[in-house]
Amino acid sequence: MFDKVLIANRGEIALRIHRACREMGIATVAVHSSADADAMHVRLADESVCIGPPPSSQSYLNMAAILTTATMTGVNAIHPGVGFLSENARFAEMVEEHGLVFIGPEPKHLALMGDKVQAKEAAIDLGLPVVPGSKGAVESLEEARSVAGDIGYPVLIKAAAGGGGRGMKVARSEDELEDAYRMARNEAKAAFGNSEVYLEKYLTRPRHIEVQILADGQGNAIHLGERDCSLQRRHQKVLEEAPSPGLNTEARERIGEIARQAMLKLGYRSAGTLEFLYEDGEFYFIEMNTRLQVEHPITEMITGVDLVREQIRIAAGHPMTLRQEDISFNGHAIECRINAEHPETFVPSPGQVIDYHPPGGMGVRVDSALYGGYRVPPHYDSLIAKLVVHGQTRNECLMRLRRCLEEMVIDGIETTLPLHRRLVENPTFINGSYAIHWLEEWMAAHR
Ligand code: MV4
Repeated sequence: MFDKVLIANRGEIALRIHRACREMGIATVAVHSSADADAMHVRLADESVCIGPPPSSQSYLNMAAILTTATMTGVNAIHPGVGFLSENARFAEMVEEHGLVFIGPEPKHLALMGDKVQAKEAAIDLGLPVVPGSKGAVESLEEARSVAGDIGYPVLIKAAAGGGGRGMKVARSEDELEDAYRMARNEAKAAFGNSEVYLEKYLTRPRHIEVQILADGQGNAIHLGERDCSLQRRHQKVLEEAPSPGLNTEARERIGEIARQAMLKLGYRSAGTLEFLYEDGEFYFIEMNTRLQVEHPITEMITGVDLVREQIRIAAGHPMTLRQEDISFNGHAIECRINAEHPETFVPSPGQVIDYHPPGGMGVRVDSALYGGYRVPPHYDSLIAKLVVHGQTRNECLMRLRRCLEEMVIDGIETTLPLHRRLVENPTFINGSYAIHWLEEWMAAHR
């Protein structure tokens, strides 16, 4: 096992990884920007090194500074966390070239899944169900017209280099296709420096279901059930739950087994998530996330598996000892993402936290690097806390979540807590019948 790990991240996720390391007897090195000198992840780590000024491009994305720090502090491995360098194939390769272990997948799998056209082709080869659409990239407007004519409108044009919803355009009929095609290409070129696009049938009212995978690249792979991430605004997840209130046991086991087999066939190593759209009883693969995810705690709550610990053990070369038959699903978990943002406009609200009181008690977990007096810096993602609640049933989970939202105090800055307090009283949320556009429609109707 590793003696020492560098955590190339910040905030609550850096703390989450630090905690797993500590419990495994692994020393930690925190890296931080000059804006994060007072951060909790820096205080708790065994060692810390300032790697640059506040902008992430010069600190948390600064590969040379991170690799130099790793060498100087004598770590065995680097955990990239989420976002930042976590899905960067070149970084993973450089980590290996420095004789260190990247706690994540192999660079080739990061590269494969980073290109959405290649990822979809791989998905088809791996036996995953995909959305009907173009075979590979669409090279011309004529080709786009022909594919759209075959699959039928509405269609969605997506950027090969995209993901997370950037560079997508809907065409509801042939009249809209030319504009959508040109705009998608231009946006893709501007955003990613790659104008390659592909085309899919547009699903109008799907749920967003993702399946958690653990695999060791040595012939073992398991799935840990799904998370429902349909409650989102502008491609930012707001609240996630596991299991999905929209799936039955048959559908859950079917997609879990399909995902598990696909990862075995791919020879994937590490934690990973397969994203699907789910509509009218059918699953359609859209993307794979080759990293730990922000919402991983809800899976941990219903399975009892420490995903970060498993990820570290796998990276250290230990064959997985967990088998699919060891995994059972217990109860229901919900995560509320609490952001330093205005609860209605979502305008960021950095600044000093005056009072911080996290809720506690049975079935409650708060992942946060906050403390009273902490200044939320304006330079980074505004996620400041994850309130994660478990119950034996979805209803028990909801009752407990309402209780926690009443108890929780974050004073001094605006947060999305009031949004969550309204959401948990909404009949559509309570009955679980929401799909991916519901939250935005509900919020728009409320203004
Ligand atoms: C889609 C879709 C409808 N039809 N693909 C958005 C992010 C990216 N991961 C894929 N996305 C979508 N792909 C087809 N063929 C609708 C979305 C989508 C979405 C997906 C998941 C969660 C929230 C979403 C919000 C808007 C659009």
